[in-house]
Amino acid sequence: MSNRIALITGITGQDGGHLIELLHSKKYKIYGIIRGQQNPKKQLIEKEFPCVELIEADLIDQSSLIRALELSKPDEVYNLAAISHVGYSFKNPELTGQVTGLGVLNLLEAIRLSGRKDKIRFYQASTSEMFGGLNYNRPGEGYDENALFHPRSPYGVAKLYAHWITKNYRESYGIHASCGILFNHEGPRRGLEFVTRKISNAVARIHLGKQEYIELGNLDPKRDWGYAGDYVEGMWLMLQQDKPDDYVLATGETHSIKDFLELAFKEVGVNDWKPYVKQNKAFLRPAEVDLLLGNPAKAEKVLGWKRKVDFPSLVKMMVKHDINLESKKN
Ligand code: NAP
Ligand code: F7E
Repeated sequence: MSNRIALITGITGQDGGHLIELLHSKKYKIYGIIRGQQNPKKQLIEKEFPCVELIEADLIDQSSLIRALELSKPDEVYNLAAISHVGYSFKNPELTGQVTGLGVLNLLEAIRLSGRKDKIRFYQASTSEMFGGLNYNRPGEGYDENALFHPRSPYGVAKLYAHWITKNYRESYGIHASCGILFNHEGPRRGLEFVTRKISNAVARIHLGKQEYIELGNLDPKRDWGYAGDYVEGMWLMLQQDKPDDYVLATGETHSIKDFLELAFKEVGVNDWKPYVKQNKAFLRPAEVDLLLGNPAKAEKVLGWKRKVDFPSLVKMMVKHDINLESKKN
């Protein structure tokens, strides 16, 4: 029976939900940071996860983070909070830098000054977007922890700052701080603004006669897509190691958006998805990440982590979930 205490930022997001489930199963006491006045997601979290104690705070308000640390006295801090949508980050680059980049400095400083810095283990949600898909010169092997970074969006640049400041606080102040360089991970909890969930939800609605087609941007990019439930397990494992370090979590496979469309539409008996997809330039990005493929060998060897859900099962899970969800709505 664990009596450990976790503080999660970004608790209302996709990974937050999966991490609550995992830590609750391990008997953690869980605190979560929620931002904003009257955040509509507060009631949803309270209803779905009554085990969680919510604390109002914001990554860009350091005093609120100091208060959150004082109230929760955590053993483990999982920093999942970010402006995480790549397309949005091009439209709001400064805010993205403040939240996704400098917000992490705020949290690390709050930990450093808390008087408990040697008792806290810190997880930073780094991302494959830091690689940018340009220095992909080892076909078949994928990006590992030593690959070159070349972020292609304000989001990726902000995350790279957050990644390095986390390493810097580890090296400078001895904080047990680890970065998980996670490749795309998806599932039924994924926000509707991300391409996989946008597709699974549209396929469900088209199947149920609620929608005629889906509008998308570039269909050619390839992503290393895994299941979010598998990835939070890796986050937890990183904080259970004696020494902090950085790890890539990925599947080692890459698929295009067209591949995702193909499997998702097949799930509802449609063999040709093309008549249901229209291109809308509004979803194109000023710079694109064309190809992401990760190499999770280090996480597999050191952490004993391995993804369980494969790509076809992920697509099936998401479409099934959305058919069920949409059939219950009017
Ligand atoms: P998500 O669903 O977009 O959730 C982001 C969370 O950050 C939300 O809870 C959001 O709260 C919170 N947040 C935003 N601005 C904040 C602020 N100023 N102060 C405090 N909280 C704030 O993201 P996710 O998919 O769960 O991903 C979790 C983390 O992993 C993110 O940092 C993301 O960048 C990173 N990551 C994700 C993936 C992936 O494929 N999912 C891959 C690599 C890395 P509200 O609900 O109030 O908006
Ligand atoms: O885009 C293309 C889009 O927004 C995937 C975040 O969790 O993973 C995520 O970032 C691809 C891109 O995810 C649409 O241009 C086409 O090539 O689902 P996405 P992302 O940009 O890979 C990384 C690892 C993170 O860290 C991020 O936080 O799909 N695409 N048409 C579209 N994308 C969206 N969103 N919407 C479209 O209509």
